[in-house]
Amino acid sequence: MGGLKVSHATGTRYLKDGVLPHMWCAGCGIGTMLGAMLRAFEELEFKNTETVVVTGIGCTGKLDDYLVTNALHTTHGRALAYATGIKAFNPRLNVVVVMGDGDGVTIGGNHFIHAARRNMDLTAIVLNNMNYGMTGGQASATSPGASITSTTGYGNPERDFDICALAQAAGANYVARTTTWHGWEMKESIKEALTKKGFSLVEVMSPCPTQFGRRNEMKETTAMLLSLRDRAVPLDRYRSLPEAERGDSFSVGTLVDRGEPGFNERYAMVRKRAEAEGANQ
Ligand SMILES: Cc1ncc(C[n+]2csc(CCOP(=O)(O)OP(=O)(O)O)c2C)c(N)n1
Ligand code: SF4
Repeated sequence: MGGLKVSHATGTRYLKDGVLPHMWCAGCGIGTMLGAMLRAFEELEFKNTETVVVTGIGCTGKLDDYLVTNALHTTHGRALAYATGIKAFNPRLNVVVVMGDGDGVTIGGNHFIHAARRNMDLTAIVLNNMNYGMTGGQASATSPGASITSTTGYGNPERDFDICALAQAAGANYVARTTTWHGWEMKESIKEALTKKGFSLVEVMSPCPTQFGRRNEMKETTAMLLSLRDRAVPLDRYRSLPEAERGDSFSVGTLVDRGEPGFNERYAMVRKRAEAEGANQ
């Protein structure tokens, strides 16, 4: 394996007994992402009691049902607000927020922008399957223009968000993009994000064969996964491509790594100043 460090972490110690097989459709990427996240936890030796997984609502949001870490199933679009409160109250906890694209950047777009702007010490994993999977495949803010969804039967007239560019512009410390085809790289990106201070985002491009794939000429369960594989281009190569040749490809890998102080560090400094000034009055 040419110098590659092979890990045998399975992450099963974070899973409830007897919960498999899971509820997601055949070919869905959420289970793959869950596996990568739990392997990352194990390799970082996260303790169940010191780890909090916060989810919103949706197929992706169901993920906390499977866990024996601390887990909080919150309201649609608001998971980051709950997570912010948890991390501010107890900075020692590892707080991971798992959301779909509808949850994370459509209804939850405002929370997403401000969590990144604050540089909250959280890891957000946004599973982008380009639609609202759970409620019947409606268009979300990441449904590409012209895509067919249950609410855009003749093509989507809107433009879609680039979630990573949004996080970067809003101030996130760490941003990575991966796909559920790239299982090992996905685990590595999640692991790296979990070790960073400030707001870290991993966007996971994922198939939703049931709602999105079948409406967009990807009728086979595997077709959407293979399309994501073919469209994913490592950042260096992506940058060197002339814009006209990029087509519908997207960059993958670590896109941003700023290393600036996160919210908790800044807040501790402000508290110290306030206490010192208060004592002098
Ligand atoms: C405030 C509110 N609005 C709408 C809903 C209905 N709803 C539940 S899940 C969902 C979409 C989920 O889509 P996404 O976050 O992309 O996750 P996916 O199911 O694709 O994993 C919607 C609109 C809700 N539960 N609460
Ligand atoms: S509807 Fe889509 S997102 Fe939901 S479980 Fe099925 S394939 Fe996955």
